[in-house]
Amino acid sequence: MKCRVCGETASIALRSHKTAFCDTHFLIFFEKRVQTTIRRYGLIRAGDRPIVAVSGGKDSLSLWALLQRMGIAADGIYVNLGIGDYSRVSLEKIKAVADAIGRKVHIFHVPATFQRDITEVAKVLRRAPCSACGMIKRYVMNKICIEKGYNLLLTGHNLDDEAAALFGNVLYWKKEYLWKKDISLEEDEGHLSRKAKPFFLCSEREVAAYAIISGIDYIYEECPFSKGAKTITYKNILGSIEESSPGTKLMFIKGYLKELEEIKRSSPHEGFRGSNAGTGYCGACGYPSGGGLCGYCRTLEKLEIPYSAEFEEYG
Ligand code: Q46
Ligand code: ZN
Ligand code: ZN
Repeated sequence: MKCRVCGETASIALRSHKTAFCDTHFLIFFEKRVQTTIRRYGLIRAGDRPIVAVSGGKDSLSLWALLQRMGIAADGIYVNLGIGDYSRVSLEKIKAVADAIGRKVHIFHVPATFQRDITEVAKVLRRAPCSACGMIKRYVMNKICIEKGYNLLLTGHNLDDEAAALFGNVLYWKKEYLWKKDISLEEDEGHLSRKAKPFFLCSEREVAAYAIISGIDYIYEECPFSKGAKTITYKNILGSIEESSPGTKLMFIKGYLKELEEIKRSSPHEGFRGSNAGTGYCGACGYPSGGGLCGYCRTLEKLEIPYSAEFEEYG
């Protein structure tokens, strides 16, 4: 197979786009597509001060490095869950990218604040690790945005992540989540900064190819708690549909975004975006909460640890 642009031997075939590229032209194609997505959906606006939620994986590190190449300066935020080698190696990779692009990363260490790792925190709360992790991440990401003046939180969610989540929501008709999976979320009381996902229309395979070709060193292992998650099953199902009908995932997600735009246009006050807003503020820290203490402060209280939310700054 030949590269569509230069005619040299192609290194990657993109069946969903009915095309193939050599390394150089794939990088150009990929960056252009992300740029078009950012523009088309107004993900990053003039005057924004973005921060990227980095995990050490291919998606977030590729996004971070790509933004830098596009001339968009963004710092990073990392939540160290204290999961042995997985967290240690993730942080090493993040610091290497921070050094390479000359940006700083704010690091929140779960073990330093909660005196135990995320597994132990979850046990105390009698919640699944992912539920405790999600609550802490939301809190500290909100906090860093407010304290350091970042108005936009960018995440590396890709097409496969979004298609799997949407598939699950449709399969079980989870109407309460169905229309909340937008490519961007305006700030509201629950989310103190805007949020956006520039890789929304890029497949996992494309992002991995981008990371490898551009020499981004990322952690291959997934978080140990992601194993067995339903989304992996959904990704496999969608993967086999994609195999026989290339482009289906992209059509699924683009159709969803179109539908969402329609809904927002016809009922702008329905609050599809703001439905995650809290109804009050935490009595201890003043952050939005559904009423009473927020989850973060409740956790500290349960563990009999005084309030703290310190970040290490690297770079
Ligand atoms: S939620 Fe769960 Fe992820 Fe947190 S505990 Fe790991 S798998 S990292 S996005
Ligand atoms: Zn080429
Ligand atoms: Zn609180």
